[in-house]
Amino acid sequence: MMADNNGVDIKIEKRAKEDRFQAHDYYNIDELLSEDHLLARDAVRTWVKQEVSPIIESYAEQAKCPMHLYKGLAEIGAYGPSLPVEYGGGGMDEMAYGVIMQELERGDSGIRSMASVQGSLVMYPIFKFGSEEQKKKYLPKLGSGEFIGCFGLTEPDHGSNPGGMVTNIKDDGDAYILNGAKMWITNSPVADIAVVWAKDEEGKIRGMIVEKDMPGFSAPEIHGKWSLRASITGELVFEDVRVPKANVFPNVKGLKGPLSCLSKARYGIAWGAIGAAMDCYDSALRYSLEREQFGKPIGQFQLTQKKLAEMITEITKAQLLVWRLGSLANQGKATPAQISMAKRNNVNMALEIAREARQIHGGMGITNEYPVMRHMMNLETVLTYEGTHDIHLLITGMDVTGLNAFK
Ligand code: TGC
Ligand code: FAD
Repeated sequence: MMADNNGVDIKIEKRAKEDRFQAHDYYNIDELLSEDHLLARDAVRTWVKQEVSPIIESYAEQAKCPMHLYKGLAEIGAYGPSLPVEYGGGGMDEMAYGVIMQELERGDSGIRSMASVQGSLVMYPIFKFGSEEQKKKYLPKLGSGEFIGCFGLTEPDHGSNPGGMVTNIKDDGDAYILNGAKMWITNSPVADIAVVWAKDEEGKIRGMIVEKDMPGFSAPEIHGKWSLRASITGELVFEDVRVPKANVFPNVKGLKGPLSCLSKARYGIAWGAIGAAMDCYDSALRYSLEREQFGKPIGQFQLTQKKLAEMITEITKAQLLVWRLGSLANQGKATPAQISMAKRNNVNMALEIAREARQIHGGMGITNEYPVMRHMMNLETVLTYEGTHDIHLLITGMDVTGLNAFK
């Protein structure tokens, strides 16, 4: 055992030996991907094996964020893969973005979160709604991992209903005075900048970039999470923070601003969840062939086969869902409701697979000898953030009936 720069004791040899992950592609979906997609996917797969798998159980166990990976994620192009290169992105398409998220979440949902927030919730709104000056000032530093960003929408009393937010700005000459608080913000305690959504004096939601050194701004860490333990989460507290008007997004007003960022991130999560599911399935399949009870491998029992057969069926259906969604996204035709369906289905699918995989591992399934319990605990958050399981159901319900359950 040794301690790394983040003060985390690492059981490197043990984990490195254990990452025997093999990808599963029951319907030859790789044939639907281009050479570029496969190259991007394989590069991230290798990086995860080398950089994430050896350390992730130790970081999760000790509830520490692997800070050094923020730079590594930039180096593999995980921040904004489908944003233009001149704005710090990867210049690839939506399918490439998807496969990269899948591989990251195969490692850990918290590592995928680090990338999702930076790329889709911080760089994307600056790219989409920001002024040219804002883009030039922040995007290259975010794309290279020099700056870490976070996204503040959720408030202590307004989670599923962000439109009810009370965080507000008041005009004060060349600046706005920002007051309020945000809750459950990924990356916030270590972020250099926060993209914050607040109501102006007319009650319109505006987006702005708040820098960590602005007086009156603090970002205390939230402790005690049993989920996403390798990802750092905090609050954002604003007490008369003077935000220059130059930091406010000129090109968007209203809830559609933050919600369109969510569409981008939810799309990535729909892919990412497949990675977590594949890791659980892969581990369960191998365990079922190696573990013997009653004189034969447990994989020979019909009940184990039922679990494994259903897992690979659900993974395959989820892969086809996101492949089609990726095609639509590449044509600019993926609707928010289609993205909601994929996020909801795939995250729930991954969580159910994690639970079944845990059973196949028996008692060993609750330990950090295997990745399954960590994925399962992570997926409880993924089921809730970026819109809960039930909120996405209601979005689908509204889309098919034309009737709005939220109003
Ligand atoms: P509603 O009246 O329906 O919509 C307001 C305006 O927004 C438009 N819109 C969208 N635009 C783009 N993408 C979407 N997904 C959109 N959904 C709605 C809509 O067309 C309308 O536009 P306009 O022009 O008419 O003004 O709004 P509502 O207040 O009724 O709310 C609807 C609801 C409940 C679906 C929405 O508020 C919602 O999605 N709630 C869930 C909240 C949520 O997902 N929060 C996530 C916080 S961020 C996070 O969790 C990051 S975790 C990241 C990580 O660590 O990986
Ligand atoms: P609530 O909205 O209070 O929901 C509680 C329950 O009520 C849920 O089951 C919900 O489905 C149900 N419910 C609510 N409304 C309805 C309804 N109309 N009909 C039926 N059921 C309903 N937010 C950010 O802004 N930025 C981040 O970076 C971020 N990162 C996060 C990281 C973590 C680890 C976690 C746990 C959360 C994060 N979030 C972030 C917040 C996340 O998006 C919210 O937790 C989520 O949107 C749900 O809000 P809530 O927790 O307030 O639950």
